[in-house]
Parts: sequence; C-alpha cells; structure tokens
Amino acid sequence: PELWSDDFNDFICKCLIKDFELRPNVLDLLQHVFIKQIVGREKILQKQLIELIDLNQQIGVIEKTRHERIHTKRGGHMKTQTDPDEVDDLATLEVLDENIVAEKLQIRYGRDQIYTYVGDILIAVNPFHKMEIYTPQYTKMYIGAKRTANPPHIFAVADVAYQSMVSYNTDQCIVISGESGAGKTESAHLLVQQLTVLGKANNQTLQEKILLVNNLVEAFGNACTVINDNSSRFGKYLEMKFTCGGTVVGAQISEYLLEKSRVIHQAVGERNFHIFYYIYAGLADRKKLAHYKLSDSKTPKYLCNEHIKLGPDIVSNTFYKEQFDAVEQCFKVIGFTLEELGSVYSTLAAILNSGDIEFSPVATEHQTDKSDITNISVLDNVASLLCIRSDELQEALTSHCVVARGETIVRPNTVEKAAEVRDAMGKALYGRLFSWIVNRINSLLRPDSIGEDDKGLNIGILDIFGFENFKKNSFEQLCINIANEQIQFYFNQHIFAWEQDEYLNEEVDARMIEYEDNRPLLDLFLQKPMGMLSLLDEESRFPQATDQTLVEKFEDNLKTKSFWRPKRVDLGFGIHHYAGKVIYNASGFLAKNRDMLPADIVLLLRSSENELTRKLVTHPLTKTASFLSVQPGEPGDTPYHPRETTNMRTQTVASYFRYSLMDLLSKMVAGQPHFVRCIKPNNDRQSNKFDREKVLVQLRYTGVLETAKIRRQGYSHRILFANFIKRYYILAFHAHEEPAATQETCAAIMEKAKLENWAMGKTKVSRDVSFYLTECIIWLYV
Ligand code: AOV
Ligand code: MG
Repeated sequence: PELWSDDFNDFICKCLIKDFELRPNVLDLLQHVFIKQIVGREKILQKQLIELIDLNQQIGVIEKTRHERIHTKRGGHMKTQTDPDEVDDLATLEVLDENIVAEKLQIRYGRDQIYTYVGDILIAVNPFHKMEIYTPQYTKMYIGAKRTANPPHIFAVADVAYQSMVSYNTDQCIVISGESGAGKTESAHLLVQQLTVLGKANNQTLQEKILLVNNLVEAFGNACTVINDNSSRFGKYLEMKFTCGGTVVGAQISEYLLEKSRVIHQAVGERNFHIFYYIYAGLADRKKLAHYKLSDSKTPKYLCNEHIKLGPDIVSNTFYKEQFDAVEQCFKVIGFTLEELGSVYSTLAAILNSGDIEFSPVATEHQTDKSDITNISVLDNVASLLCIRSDELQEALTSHCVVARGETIVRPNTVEKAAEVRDAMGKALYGRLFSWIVNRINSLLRPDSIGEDDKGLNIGILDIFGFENFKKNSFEQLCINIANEQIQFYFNQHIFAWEQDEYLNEEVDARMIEYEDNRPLLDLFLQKPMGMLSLLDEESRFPQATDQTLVEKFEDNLKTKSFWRPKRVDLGFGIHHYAGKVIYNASGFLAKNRDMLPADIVLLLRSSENELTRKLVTHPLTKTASFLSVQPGEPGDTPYHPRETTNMRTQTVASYFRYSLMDLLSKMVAGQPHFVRCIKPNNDRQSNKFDREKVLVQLRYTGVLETAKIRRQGYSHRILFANFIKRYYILAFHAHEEPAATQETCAAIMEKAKLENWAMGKTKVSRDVSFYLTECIIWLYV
C-alpha cells in the first residue's frame, strides 16, 4: 500500500479503463501484490504492467484491422464514425419517428446488417439466407468485447447475459419474441452456441450434448406450417446451468403446450411433426419398416394430409433419412439407451399405425350404434407395438364403461365416438412421449455438482411459438396468441412500467413515455371468473354445451371492443390482439379443451408389458409437479404472475395452459431479462426483400419506437451502491481502503474516472445511454 502514489493510481486506472480483455489480469496482479503484501517488488510490477499495456495496444491494432476487414468483406461498407447511415443503436437517432426507424432498418438490411440495437434490446431482422457471421472467428470477436467495438450481434446478447451473470451473481433470462417465422428459434440456437463457448465446459461431451438438445426436441416439437417450414409447435424455456464461476455444467428444458392436435390432423398445406417423416424414411432406409409394422407402399393416414399425397415421397426422401440418423445420434450422445430408443420408435410407430384403424357400424337387433373394427390386422399391430392385448384394445376403442347406480355398465361406442377415442389415444401418447423425452433429457443433463444449497447460476432462453394469424384460426392459435400476449406484457412491464416506477422511487427525474398497455387484453383472457378461459372451462363442464353455446357465452359476457362477433361467420369471433386482429373459429373448442382420454385406455396402457408405455400413463410427469409447486402469491402481487394452484382432477387444457404460463413466468421473473425482438421483413420468406409496411406494423405493435425513446432518455443500467463500490472503488481509492456504500463514494469514483452523464438515485447509480456509447465505459461489460 505504501507504494501507491497518485501517479501510479492514474496509471492503473488507465489500464483498467482502456482494456477489457486484460483487465482480469491487471486485477489479478493487483490482488497478488496487495493481498499477499509483497513489498519491494514494484519494479517487477511496473514492468509487468507495461508489458500488459504494450500487449493491449497490439491487440487493439489487431482488433481494429480484423474489424475493418470483416466490414470490407461484407459489401465494402466500412464502419466509420462519420457515416450518417450507420446507426448501430436506434436510441441514438436524433429524430425518432417510425418511418425513420424503418428506413434505417431497411438500409441496414440492404447491407446484410440484420442486427440493430435499441438501447440494450436487440432487433434481428430475418435475413432468410445463410449468413457468414456465426463462424468461430465471430464467436471470438464477441467474447468479453465492448459493445461499441463490434457491430450489433446476437452473440453480443449472449455475452452481456453471461458477463452479467458472472459479475453480479444473478440469473439471467433472454426473451426472444416475434411473429411466426421471424427467426426466434434460429436466434435461440445461436445463443446456446455462443453460451456454450463462453461457459467453457470442462468436457467436450457436455458441450456437445447441450448443443444437441434443441435439435432433438425440435425434431419432435416442430413442424411445417404454411408460414414456417420449421415452426415451433410448443414453447420452450431452455436453462443453461453454470457454476458461480461461469463454467457450464448442465441444462434443463421446460416445454409448454405442445400442439398435440397436429398428430391426428393437419391444416391445408401443413404437415405432422417432423419426427414422423424422419422415422418413416429412416426405418425404410434401414429395411426396418416391417419390424415396426409400417408399410412403404401404404402411407399412414396421419401422414397423408388430404392435400398433400406424400406417399413414396417420404420413404425415398434423403433429407428425412439424414435427419433420422441425426436425431438418433442426438439421442445417443445425450445418453438415451438403445432400449429406450427402441421404445420411442415403437411408440411413434404405434401412433402411426393407430391412425389407420378403421371402424364400421354394426347393426344388431337391439343396438344400432355399435361399431366394429374393420381391419383387425392393424389393430394387432398397434397392440403389439404397445405391448398390450389386442382384444382389450379393441374393447377400449369400441366401448366404454359407465358407472350408474353403483353398477358398472359397458356401453358401445358409435363409429364417431370410437374414432374420437382412437385419435385421443394418438394425441395423448405423443404428448406424453414428448414430455417423457424432455424429462429424460433433463435427468441426463442435470448438473451433478449442483445440489440443494448450491444452486449455481443459470441463463434461461425463451423461444415460444410466435403470434399466428391463419385463414382459419382455432383453439391452438388462441392459446399461442395468448402466450404471446403475456410475453408482450412482460416486456412492457420491464421496459416501461417498472422502469418508470423505478425513476419515481429513486427520485430520478425522467419524462414519462406513453406505451400501448395490453393489460386489458390479458384481463379479457385470464381474469377469473369472467375471462375467456374461465368461461371456456365453465362451458366445458356442461355435457350439453356446444361450440355454439360457447360463442354465445363469450358474446354475452365479454363486453369490450377487443372482442366482437363478425357477421356471417358461423362460430366465429374476433379478437383485437396487441399484434393485430384475428378471427377465430370456435368449432372444436370444447372437445379440444376437455382433451379427454378415456379411463379404459389409460388402464389398458398401464397394463402394457413395455416399460415406457407404462411410464407414459402412470408416472406423474414433472410438468405436473412443476405447476403444482407454484405457490399462491401474496395478496397484491402483480397480476399474471405466479400465484395460483390447481385442482388436478378437473384439469382442462385451458387451466393447464394458465398454470403453465404462471410457471413460465415464475422462472422468468427470477432472472435479469434481456430482450431479442425478431422482425420478419416479408411474408414470402425471401431474402433481400424488405416490405416496409409489414415491418412498420411489427415495429408499432412491439413498441420499438417507444422503447427507443425510453432508452434514449433512460438510465438503463443501474447498480446498487454497494455492488458498484465493491467493483470500482479501486479507481478512486487505495486498494486497502473500504469506502462506505454511499452516494458520495460513488460520485468520487465517477469523477475520478472522468465519467459524465450519470445519475445518482437513492440506492442505485447509473449512466445514460449516450454515455453508454462512448468508448471508455467500464462497468457495463465486466
Ligand atoms: P420462428 O421460430 O420465429 O417461427 P425460425 O427461427 O424458425 O422462426 O425462422 C424461420 C426461418 O427463417 C428459418 O428456418 C431460417 O430459414 C430463416 N432464418 C431465421 N433466422 C435466420 C438467421 N439468423 N440466418 C439465416 N436464416 C434465418 V415459429 O417457431 O413459426 O414462431 O412457431
Ligand atoms: Mg420457432
């Protein structure tokens, strides 16, 4: 400590401020000297510091030329400070209006600069073509780099999240939003890719496993829709687990609301889940179709949509075969056993076969509504794949038990009813298989070192199904759009509501920004007892109710201008969502919501000789456990945050959905959020086509302009006095000092480091956006 002179102090400050990559070394060195109290080694210390600075300068030069080279290669547009069109951050625009914002994005898009910041939020415009900006060279360039040193990039978001996690010892959460086909899932992959590098997994296999998780669950949960060939049909929250030191040690996924109805029916121009095509082609390639009771000449019904006759196209499709090999490889690397794999394939094959079971009416003397199975061989196939008895399956499909006056009576099923039971079984098997796979992945990737007390840290990545508006929108679209509505609400809360509250609480002067609050819409859906989902559940409890009575109930109870009944559309109702108007068709709503799997089928599957089949119907899947564990909140909690529990016995899809949302939010609110907003530049999936009007609509409903405004005026990075001082006191105080956690200490550090444009709250200190953009910022990226 005696060696510490003011000059020397300045010198260290310069080192620390100028340099990021080396700062850990400088700090290490200082600690080494001061903590161990090695006196008399000042010469060595100085020499080492000088070396560090030289090295630093060299690196600076290398970085600069690398940066220029990359920019030159990408179309000759070198980044210069004076280029007026070069706006990496929309929050810095002098004039902020939506046309200017759209124009800037368009200019950038034309130059293949698909990423742009709005303050700390990243906008990603889908390029619809392969970009050379995700190579290892880029990965390296974005590690621990100053934000202004590189063009905006998804890797920079990963880096900020990672660095904040390590520095502040807090969980992080990256929320990716945008409409269907905007690029959420791709962004999620890129984040995981960068985070695995940042997390420097000790063993290669773990890194590999984590990278494969997305591919595996997406093979089962994604499908081709009319909007997106690889559309996510479920919501996914992937948590990457780290030690407090920042080493990645595992991963956990939560899945939300898989669109099971797709298994039995696909809309015009759409397909079933990818895995069915993969397995069909893959097994054909390995001459194993017969083993799984599939035929290459007769395509399973669930795969032939009335509008696409795929037939032999599937079995000869090389892409599907390759994908099957890839999926199998994922399973193996992640750690599934061969026996488990066999059972997964059998279950999938059983589902495909079950779709082909046909029924015909049998008219007997007494009964006219009995049904019989016309193709017993198919029934036998299904039974054998599921390891259950064929005659029992037949009975469970064609009849049902009712308990009347204490007696159990067997009643026959009509042809329609039998087909419904068959389809319900297919959907249930698939949905449960999906959950089982997710749970199995979780148990294989659960970090061993992290026990109850040492929870470690995590970064969650949310990739849900995007907002959808098809020609015909059903129950699935309603749920998907409500989920998006909820995510938009979460975004608004963070960016506007809580932000402005915080200014008030901290007594920092800031102008209030108007934004579109979608709270009334969430009320319309989720409020109890008069919200849409509650009304749906209530109606689902009446056996006599029909989809018609349901829509009437909506009409009688939902008195808001966001809900209306369009004329001349039977069973139609319209909702004005935050992202636009959608007309829904209530046909099938009640059945989809009840989602009944007859007890006879459950009991039968429980008797299976196959372990997996039994597990699918007996084991309480953790998702059940996870939403049961959501505890009621305190009175006065923010609405739509976790605070409810459910009665499992009467669970409908709507009530399950409501609790999944709460479960998801309870995970998300635990972390510090980072937002990525994906924008779809056109509806034709074309590269280099920027539909200005289409983009404007998205900018409007996502509130990008308002975000830019609040970010421009805002102090978006706030640190508690104590944390700030702990980290930076060395800039203004001697190493051995312990300055008090007060406003004055913070101010002294700020002044010493010659920082401007900061604000001091009552408990937190911050800097504003313009400062954020200057080169010498030190505390954002640590
Ligand atoms: P989504 O996840 O937002 O839709 P995806 O991430 O599946 O959308 O993106 C749709 C398609 O856009 C991808 O299959 C790619 O072809 C292309 N794409 C997106 N981002 C990029 C990128 N960074 N580079 C190159 N191509 C890209 V949905 O899941 O439908 O809501 O439910
Ligand atoms: Mg997706």
